[in-house]
Amino acid sequence: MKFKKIAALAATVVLSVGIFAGCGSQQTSSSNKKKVIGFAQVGAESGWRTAETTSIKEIPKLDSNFELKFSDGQQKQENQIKAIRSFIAEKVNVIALDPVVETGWDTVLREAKNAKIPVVIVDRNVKVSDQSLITAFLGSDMEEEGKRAAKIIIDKFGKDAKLNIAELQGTVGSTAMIGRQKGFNETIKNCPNYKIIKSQTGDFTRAKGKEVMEAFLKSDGNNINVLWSHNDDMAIGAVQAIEEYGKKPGKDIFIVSVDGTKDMFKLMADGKSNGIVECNPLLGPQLLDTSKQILSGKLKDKIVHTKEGAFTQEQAKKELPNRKY
Ligand code: GYE
Repeated sequence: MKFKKIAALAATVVLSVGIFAGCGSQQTSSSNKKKVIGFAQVGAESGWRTAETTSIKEIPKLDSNFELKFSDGQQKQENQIKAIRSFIAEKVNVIALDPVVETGWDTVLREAKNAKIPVVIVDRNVKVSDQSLITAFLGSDMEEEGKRAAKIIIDKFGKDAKLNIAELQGTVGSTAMIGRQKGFNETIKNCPNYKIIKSQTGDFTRAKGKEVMEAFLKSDGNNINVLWSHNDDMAIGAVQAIEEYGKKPGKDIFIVSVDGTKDMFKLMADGKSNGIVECNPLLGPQLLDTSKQILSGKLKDKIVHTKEGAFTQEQAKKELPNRKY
């Protein structure tokens, strides 16, 4: 009994000293130090990417307790790995990685784990053998996006139509390319006469999208009924190629793409494209929120998928004035 009382007293003393020390230390500069997020970005290949960068760079404006270190990987994994290593050396509080491709991250993410720095994967995902290397993931469900793109085509033509489809793939090995292709292909399995007659990567850029579409048209111009593009920028490049070839994009060739950038909404409103599957790049607020949860030891969900929709031409016209990216 006596022992319990002493123990309780001791605990109270320890607790109040703790609180006191806590208050005191709030005045010192060390606990006032800003939390640093190091963000290893893919590059600047598309309108979507630029919108994501802008949104994430806004984190310090949303919360002045946070600072952001930004690195542009220029679409190269080796640059992103270097960036993560410098973030570790600089002892940032959170590492955010938007990985250009899915594989090849185990070693560097283990280094981050050993340094006790939480890693948030943003937008595209990674494939690692040990899930504990990742603290959280936030981004889109890319497979779902591919399914939605296929559904737009099925809604328009019906599942028994005879269609020749040209596919512009995103960066090979990226979640955005793998997931969208998988979701799309699985959905059109139920359409016996849908054929993908052309399929090549345009690396998610306008220039490459145009170049690859030119080659598609040159070899099979009169046979393509539908263009399925893994992102808006490649489709925008392809629209130019189609016009230069002397066909009407959106009429002679039905076009569907993923992202939902303002530029694509404008093309849709002009009737030059037909379907948009939305992929939201405005991930800054979500990354801030997730980082705060992690740093306070109260992470709610390890995986957060962004809510998104899809738009036909008519819906795009109405939505255009509200587009934020
Ligand atoms: O669709 C594309 C960008 O990873 C979701 O990457 C992103 C994709 C986006 O280059 O435009």
